[in-house]
Amino acid sequence: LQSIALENIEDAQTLAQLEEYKVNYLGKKGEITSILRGMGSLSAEERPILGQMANDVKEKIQQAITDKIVSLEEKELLLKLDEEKIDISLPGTKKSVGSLHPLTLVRREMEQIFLGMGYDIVEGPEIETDHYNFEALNLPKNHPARDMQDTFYITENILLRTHTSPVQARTMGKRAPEVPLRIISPGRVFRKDDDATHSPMFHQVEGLVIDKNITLADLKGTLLLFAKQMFGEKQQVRLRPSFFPFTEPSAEVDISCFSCEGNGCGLCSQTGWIEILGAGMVHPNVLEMGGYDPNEVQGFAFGMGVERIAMLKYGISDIREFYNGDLRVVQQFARG
Ligand code: FA5
Repeated sequence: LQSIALENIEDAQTLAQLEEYKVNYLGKKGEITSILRGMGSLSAEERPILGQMANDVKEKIQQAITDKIVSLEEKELLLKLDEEKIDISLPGTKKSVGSLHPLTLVRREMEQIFLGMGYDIVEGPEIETDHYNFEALNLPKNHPARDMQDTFYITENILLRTHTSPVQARTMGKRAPEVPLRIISPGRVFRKDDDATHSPMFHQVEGLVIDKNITLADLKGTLLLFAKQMFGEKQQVRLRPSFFPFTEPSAEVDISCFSCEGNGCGLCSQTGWIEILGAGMVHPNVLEMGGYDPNEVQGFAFGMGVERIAMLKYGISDIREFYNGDLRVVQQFARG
């Protein structure tokens, strides 16, 4: 019995098989157990001898099972380690990382600059009423200046906003007579334009400041600080007289061209200046319609084209590059 049992145990391949042998030999109904149980029928002389033998066999089997368990467990562990081995010299699977669109990058940079100057960010609707897009900005119906912006109308009184300036009127309406008021409003705008530097959908960042004793010098200083942070310390700004119905005086603002020198942006004129935005002192009528007293407070406002700034910053000469979905354009801006 002992030799057969030990042989079986030695040949066992799995822990389950081993468990089966354990039950067969040592279990309640096992062979050894029944021998030990049957000892009652033996004579007094035979009993201790046979008892000793049976106990020896039991112990040997027990020991053999315990040893086998250890060696089987070791074997299974080695097998598992072997199966799960990782070959660290294999080439990895490359994860493709997306990138932010250059317009998003520039818009965020603009927001950071103005947040740093204490401005709040305010948003307004892209589908706008004639009232906010024009009338509240001193552009009554049939005003000739409405022709300056070719408008996509949805109904007679509802349109796609042609600029972010309606957010000026909306914010004044909500916050007047709060001063100082300092907001920027980034967003999409729409016009019937379409060429290398004009797109039917583009982005503007509107700015509005209202406080006591605000002058044109504050506007120029703010825009100069912005230009230096966006394009570099040597940057200059220049204000040219212009006209917007909602500002008086009004200006078109140029920055000096060296920022794109050498990278072929192709946007700069012979003069060495390029226009990036429209601006001016908020017209007293607009202040009044917004709930402010023009005798008490003044304001300046500006509206800059995000595409224009991104084109200058990255040397892109055709505005359509931003929207044609060519991944080669966007991937240049991937981080790492
Ligand atoms: C305006 O839209 C005024 N609302 C700006 C303003 C705000 C003036 C507050 C005074 C006070 P303008 O139409 O010039 O102005 O547009 C402003 C800027 O938007 C331009 O300088 C240009 O950078 C950009 N822009 C205008 N049209 C397009 C277009 N079709 N595609 C891309 N950028 C454009």
